[in-house]
Amino acid sequence: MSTKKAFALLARIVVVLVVWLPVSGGLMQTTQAAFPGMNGKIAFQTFRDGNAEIYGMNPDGTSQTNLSNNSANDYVPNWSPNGTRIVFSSDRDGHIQVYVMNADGSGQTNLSNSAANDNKPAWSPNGTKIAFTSDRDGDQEIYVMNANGSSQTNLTNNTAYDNAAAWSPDGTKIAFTSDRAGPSLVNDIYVMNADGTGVTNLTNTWANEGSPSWSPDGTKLAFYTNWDGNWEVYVMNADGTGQTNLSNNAAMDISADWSPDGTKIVFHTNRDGNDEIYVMNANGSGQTNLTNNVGVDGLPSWQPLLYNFSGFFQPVDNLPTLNKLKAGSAVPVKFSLGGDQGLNIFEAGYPRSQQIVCNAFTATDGVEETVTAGSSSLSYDSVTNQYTYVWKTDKSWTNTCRQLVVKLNDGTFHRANFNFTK
Ligand SMILES: [Ca+2]
Ligand SMILES: [Ca+2]
Ligand SMILES: [Ca+2]
Ligand SMILES: [Ca+2]
Repeated sequence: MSTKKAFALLARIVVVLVVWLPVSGGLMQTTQAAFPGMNGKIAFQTFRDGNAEIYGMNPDGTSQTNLSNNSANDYVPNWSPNGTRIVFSSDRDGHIQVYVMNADGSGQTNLSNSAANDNKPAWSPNGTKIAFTSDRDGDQEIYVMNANGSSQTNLTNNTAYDNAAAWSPDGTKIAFTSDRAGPSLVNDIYVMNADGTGVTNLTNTWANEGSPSWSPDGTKLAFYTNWDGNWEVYVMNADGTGQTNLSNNAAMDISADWSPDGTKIVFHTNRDGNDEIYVMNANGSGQTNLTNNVGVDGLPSWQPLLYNFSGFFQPVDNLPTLNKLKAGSAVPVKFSLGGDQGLNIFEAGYPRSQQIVCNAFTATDGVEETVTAGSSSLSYDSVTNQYTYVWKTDKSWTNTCRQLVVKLNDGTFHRANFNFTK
């Protein structure tokens, strides 16, 4: 027997022993997607009420609330990219189906509506699609469907066990796990294009890897592996390089999910003799118990929160209009975020502007109002509920066109185009 085969056989025995317990509770191989945003609530799966329920809690572990409230088992929550809905799976119909509900647990609806077992749903970053697993073709495959449940399509088409889909934040790729490299039950992390083409093995180890979760900037993947002899949360670059142990604890550490602001990772560990949701900084420091409950808690998914951006108000016209004004003047750039969100709303380094080609934009409109300003500044008016960013332009921009790029700290970009005259 070759060393690789022997190691794989050992890994398989370890997996059967170690995975069996969590699988019996439906806790293994979560699907995760970390989309950019502000950090909202953490949804998770718990058995504290005698059957599997989806709970929500604040990021500090307070206000743990039952969202699914159904006597059947409710599994593997995953937030929509705008944080308003949760996809999950439930066996309330006698077999496992993909369900959706609002963030408060209302409106629970069967989306997959099949005779097979459909599980581990993952919402695409633009909200239009949901990836999930299904055994309808005789073995586990990654499927994708529209967010309303229509057009269910097999993406993997492989006789191996394909599982745990996670969309990249730009929506072009899906990471997943598969034992197709063999032997059976030894999983690697793969990435494929969102249409199922271009499948690439990222981990290629003799150990078991699972539960890929993209960082919100798309550069890294968190995952778990038993490479070190016990389950650990690891991080690697999106091309599979730089694999690093983050959890470094002798207990089982699995099911990581990145926070929408990229600074933290939630995960599942049994280090306290009980399955709990922990949070740590993205470098592995500061590991803290959030759930503190005697029930089995796992499968965390972190809610992305987005500002309710209004578009720009006058005197600035929204795209595709080219706003015309005198170079060197100061422009009041007005917008609303649905209330007072404080003055710390911009991503570092923003707003900024970049030169664009003038004749690519035909519709022009004058900026009817300018102000006098020594430099750029941000203020909030509580009467109108409006923000005003005074943008000080430069005289040297005469006879050029520029795009103002406002990036908010929920990760969203907002743009307006300007043509500068003398
Ligand atoms: Ca339940
Ligand atoms: Ca398969
Ligand atoms: Ca560990
Ligand atoms: Ca617990």
